[in-house]
Amino acid sequence: MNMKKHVKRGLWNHLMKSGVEMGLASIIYEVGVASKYVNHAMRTGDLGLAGTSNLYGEDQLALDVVADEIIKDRLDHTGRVSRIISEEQSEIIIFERQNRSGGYSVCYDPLDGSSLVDVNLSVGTIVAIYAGDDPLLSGCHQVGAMYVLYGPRTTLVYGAGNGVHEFTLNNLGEYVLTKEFIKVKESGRIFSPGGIRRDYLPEHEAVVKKLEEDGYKLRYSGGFVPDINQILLKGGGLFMYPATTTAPQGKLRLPFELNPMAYLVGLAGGAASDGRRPILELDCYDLDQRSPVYIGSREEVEMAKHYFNK
Ligand code: P6P
Repeated sequence: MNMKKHVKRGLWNHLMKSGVEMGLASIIYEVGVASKYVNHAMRTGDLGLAGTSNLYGEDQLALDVVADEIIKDRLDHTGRVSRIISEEQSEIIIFERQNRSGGYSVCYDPLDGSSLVDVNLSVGTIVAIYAGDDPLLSGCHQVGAMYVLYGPRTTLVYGAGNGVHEFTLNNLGEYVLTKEFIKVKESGRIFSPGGIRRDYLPEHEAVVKKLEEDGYKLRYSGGFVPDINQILLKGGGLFMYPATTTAPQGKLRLPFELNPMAYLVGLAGGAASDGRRPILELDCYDLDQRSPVYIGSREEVEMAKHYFNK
């Protein structure tokens, strides 16, 4: 039996064979290592409150804090990260231990949607990676991005300029390649509306109405990572979180949620807009910056933009 074809490719092997620069590869790999500890903590640990709150005044779950610490430690361990910003921290963290200029800066949400863990729904880690010492840049400057989805299976999806690829955590604790060069179809059949209908602005109301009239199926879990993963892997559709009368900038954070997902969806052939401009071209000037988002298949994103540019 030809063992070669039965040996699934591991994450490090794939990063090296894809020609990913060693420092960038080690960041992606170490986030993978961190995710195994986060995965374990989530399925065995304390889900109580940490007694602290984040930048947004949201109570931090013990799991948020644990996940943040684990990822921060592994990024420091690479020796190639000079600055990080985390959705759980209120300011930029600088790693001074050794001169790391010329390295990388990383923006991450350690456990997006963490409150869903209490009701056993899927959550995720989202990471954006930039070359150099500034983590607050427009998303178009990313050199890589990834997410880990903690669901019935634990999967890791990364992109570093040469396609978007999925790895699945096996019983031996290895991430093995399960999908390579993932593609978002030009048009899909599912949509995620976001927000609360009574707060919709006329343009968003019109987009949702059009999708419903065209027979799209509503898919919305309350978790950005599983909802985007479904669009990436089920072949397309449109995820939205709009500007509303109560939240004119929408809800989702540009540095930690929108930029990395816009990078990955774009690399897979999809698109991401705030309704008027590409997400990746938005100036990123603040840790808690938010933006409305229409992300997924190109045709649906273009349809949504039409209602905002009438
Ligand atoms: P809502 C989770 O809190 C999150 O940031 C994203 O993961 C998710 O898509 C969105 O908020 C859900 O927001 O207002 O529907 O609960």
